[in-house]
Amino acid sequence: MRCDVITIFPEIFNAYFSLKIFERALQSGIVGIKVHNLRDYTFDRHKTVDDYPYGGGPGMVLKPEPFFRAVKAIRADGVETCTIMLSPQGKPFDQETALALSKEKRRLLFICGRYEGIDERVKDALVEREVSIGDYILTGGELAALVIIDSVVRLVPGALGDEHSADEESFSWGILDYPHYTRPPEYEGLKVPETLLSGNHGEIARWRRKEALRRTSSRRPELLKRAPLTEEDDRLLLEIKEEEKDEPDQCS
Ligand code: JFB
Repeated sequence: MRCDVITIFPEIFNAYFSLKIFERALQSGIVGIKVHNLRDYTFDRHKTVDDYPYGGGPGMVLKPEPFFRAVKAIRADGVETCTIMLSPQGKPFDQETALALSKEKRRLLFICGRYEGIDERVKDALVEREVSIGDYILTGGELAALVIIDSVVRLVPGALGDEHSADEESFSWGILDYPHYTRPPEYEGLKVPETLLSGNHGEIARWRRKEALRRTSSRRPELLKRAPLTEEDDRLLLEIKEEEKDEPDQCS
């Protein structure tokens, strides 16, 4: 998996990718990440990247020329490239998109803006996909690019070392995770659920699935419509409904 980034804040990426888990992924060669400073592609001695918006209005807009020069310089090595721009107007990013990108043979090039955004001609001429990480406003594309790279890299086989089970991940696909516990069995009067200490693997699996369904049903009911559910899941959901009659949900 090869990822390149164009940004005016390369330090943000270097800080995150120098974490131990990413250092290993980078050293192994399974992942390659290169961060390019947009200012290195400016012409003038002030290294100007922004300018006033045509038509007026508040804030500044990132100029097109440095992006055109940066993208051309990066693509000059002939490596097939999928160019992705982060923006609030983009297609919502989800796990399906993460999986598709993790299987992408081409280099991924992330274009990060700041201020009011980037001159539209950059998108028109250079960008294949415009992506948003969600309906809230960030101050720039950098955190969105990090979110996407993080979620994509962990799906690349062997990249982060810990081989999270593909079986487990496809089983739990589309619903929320079950609650996790570790030692001690009791802390400040708070007990670990008895079932998890029982050593009965069948009963533990059933308990976890039921708790995952309980959380999904109470917090994200819309997910249950899309998730692949078994007949056993339907039985567990009925049990949960019955329990709710006795003890209504306390959590909002
Ligand atoms: C991405 C960005 C800005 C215009 C510009 C560049 N989910 C998301 N929220 N915000 C962004 C995003 C994604 N992906 C995002 C790139 C830029 C925000 N800004 C700031 C905020 C509002 N309107 C500039």
